[in-house]
Amino acid sequence: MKPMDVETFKEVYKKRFEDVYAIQYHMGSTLEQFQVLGQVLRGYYTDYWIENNQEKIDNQDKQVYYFSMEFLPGRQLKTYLLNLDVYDTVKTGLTDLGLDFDKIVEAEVDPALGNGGLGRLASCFMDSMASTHVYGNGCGIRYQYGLFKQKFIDGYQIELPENWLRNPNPWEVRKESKSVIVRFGGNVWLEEQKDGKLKPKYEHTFDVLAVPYDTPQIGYRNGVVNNLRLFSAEIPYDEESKYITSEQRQEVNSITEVLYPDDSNYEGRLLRLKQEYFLSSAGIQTIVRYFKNLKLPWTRFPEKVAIHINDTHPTLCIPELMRILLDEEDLTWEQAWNISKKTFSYTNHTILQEAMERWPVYMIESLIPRIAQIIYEINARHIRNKTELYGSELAYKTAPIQDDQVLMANLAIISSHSVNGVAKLHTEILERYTLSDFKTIYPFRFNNKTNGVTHRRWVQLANEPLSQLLDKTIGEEWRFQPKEMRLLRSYIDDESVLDQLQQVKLTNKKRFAKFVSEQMNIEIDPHAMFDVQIKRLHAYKRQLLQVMHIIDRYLQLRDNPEAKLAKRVFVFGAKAAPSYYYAKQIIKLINALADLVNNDPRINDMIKIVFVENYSVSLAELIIPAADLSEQISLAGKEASGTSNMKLMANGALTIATLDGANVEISNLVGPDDIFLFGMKADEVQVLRDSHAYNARDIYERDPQIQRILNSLIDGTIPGIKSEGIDIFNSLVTDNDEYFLLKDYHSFYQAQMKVDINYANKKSWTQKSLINIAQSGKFSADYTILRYASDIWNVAPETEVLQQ
Ligand code: 26W
Repeated sequence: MKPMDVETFKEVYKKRFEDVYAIQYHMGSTLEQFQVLGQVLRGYYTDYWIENNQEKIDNQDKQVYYFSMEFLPGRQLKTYLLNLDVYDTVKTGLTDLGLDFDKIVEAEVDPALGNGGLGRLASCFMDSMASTHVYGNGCGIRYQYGLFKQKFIDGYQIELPENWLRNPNPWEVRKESKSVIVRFGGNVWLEEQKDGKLKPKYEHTFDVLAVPYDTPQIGYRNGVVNNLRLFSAEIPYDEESKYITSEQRQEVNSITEVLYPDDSNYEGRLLRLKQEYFLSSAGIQTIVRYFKNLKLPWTRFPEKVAIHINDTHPTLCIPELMRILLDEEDLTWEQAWNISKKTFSYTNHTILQEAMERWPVYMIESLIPRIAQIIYEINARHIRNKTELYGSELAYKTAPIQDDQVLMANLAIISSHSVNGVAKLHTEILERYTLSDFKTIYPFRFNNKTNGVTHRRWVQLANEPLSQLLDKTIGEEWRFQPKEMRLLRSYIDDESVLDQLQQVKLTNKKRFAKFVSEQMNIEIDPHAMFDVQIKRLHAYKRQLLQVMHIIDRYLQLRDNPEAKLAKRVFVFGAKAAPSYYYAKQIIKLINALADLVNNDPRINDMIKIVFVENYSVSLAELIIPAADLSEQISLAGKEASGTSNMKLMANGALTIATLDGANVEISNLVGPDDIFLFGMKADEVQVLRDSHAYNARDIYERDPQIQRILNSLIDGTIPGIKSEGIDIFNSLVTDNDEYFLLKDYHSFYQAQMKVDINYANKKSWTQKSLINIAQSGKFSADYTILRYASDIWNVAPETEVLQQ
């Protein structure tokens, strides 16, 4: 990499600052100081970016395109500094100049262009692709407004718009010259050409310009720069005159105006379908243009291009590629279909029925009529073909069109060469139950790719004290080969390392406690256990189970302040979808409980509840290193994988978990002594549900412990809640407790008591924490990406950077 020394950096920085703002650098605001740093850095890395883009064209290496409606990159500055190997130089330089490095870092916005796990995974993958030499391109939408900003008013969630582009974004480059037109609506019919071929003709279409904005994705100290391309919808310049009414202009702008704030719940809104086609069409057109520049025959397309669709949201990529190959490139159906199938692969991220996208045929027909025709043809051919091979029942059950709806998962599966789940258990459930009919027809199409996280962001940057301890103890190679963190295991009896590990945790807890004191006005004891549940608010994730546990402890402590319970700080971070009424009631409940518990002198500060507002990537970076206990308590069989479980583990938190998603793999890695398991297993849940024998009211009536907890929801114990208490009570007792909280409660409670006992023994707790850190390297997204690269995308990274 190019050398950059501290003195040169300081000179360049000062000069640039004065050039841009016409004042001296120390007179600027931190935002201005950040902006200039962004510009300086951009000047430093663009050479690599240009070089990489040229190489891509010269070498004609196969390119991966990762399509996702969501990317949650977090702040970029520190990642760039780390990966460019100029972190210390820049930090020292700025400090020498009398500037506050941490404040400058915080001046960057955290782009919330995703809802949760799926979006964050996409960003971890972008980092890992660049760092493992996989030529990967992200394709997404440049939403003008990201996920809403969450505020609590009187304990209720209020949503405010998130205008993340208020200030210039120093990393993005507008590539107007690479814009493409995306066509909506109108009429389409097939017209016979002179050569007898049928070609579609269009009239009265509504054309939208897709303008790309590129952001570099810089690999870890390897000179690789990949690209994240986000498209923005604009009025086509040469057709300004056609878009004269404000409704028409608004219709164009609305396409990329705002991210849908739904997670695991699908709503069939027309605007969302527009967004999906907009991304799919813009991205595919860009890829086709790139490929045509290579001047190769179409049959070689899958040799040069792999297209991955992140959940079903970008599935329209498939008929869009078919459309271009058929209508614009004159391929036959068979040729186009073969190419498509070899090109596309699809990841499923959820088995919740309510999250499965299904679009009414009439909507697709009126919005994208030519695409509708292609989907009909895919459907007809599927039924014809599979009826012959497997009989009509299986053919119809797996068809993409059913009951006048297009089932996006079915379309994605039959049109791809690979379908993967995101954890072993999840893939097993897909194969055995949810997608078993497809498994019969395509036995070799399914595979598992357990999720991963990038240790660069989640350990190296978020937890510098731990990183330094690792360097000192096991050497620095873990930074390139996260699996080497395993070397830490041999220090399990090393008192000095254990001591230092405790110090690291305490430092991080103090940092979080300072934030909580300053921002929330709550004083928390850094020596208390920090018990963390951070994820979207959803009934299946069972934040309410943890609430039950907190109420239980609270009541016990109120009866007996001397009760033998560990002092705990319960940390929550969670946004609820704005239309998800029940989830919002749980938010109110947690806030009301916090008000009660945090201010009740009778319990001697033995419990504090900290519900951080507006949970985000940046807050996760602050909370995760400070966590002692990681709550992964979803109903078994519901959480596809989870990724906060991996981040918390890597930072030395112990996990309390059901055997769900990747918790199963965490458990296998650390062994039964170093995780707290509880609750029903996925197959037991299935049996119980199928038996229809579950009776939650019965449990409530017979079980005094549970009865006392639930009664506190309705008897005025928690003064802050109103109808929420009754509704939540009813969801459990009257509506028979869909997620089996009451069934799992005792097992959960016992596991929590075991946690308390274990926490009392500092040494053995720290040993368990050490094992968790040591084993976490396996969950590096670098390995996950290398498995996608070899098994699915068929791209061999240029250098053998990592041993798998
Ligand atoms: C169309 C509405 C909608 C929006 C988002 C449906 C579904 C989603 C996502 C699939 C929800 C999501 O983020 N799923 C999470 O994906 C993570 C990454 O694989 C997993 O770790 C989580 O278990 C899964 O819930």
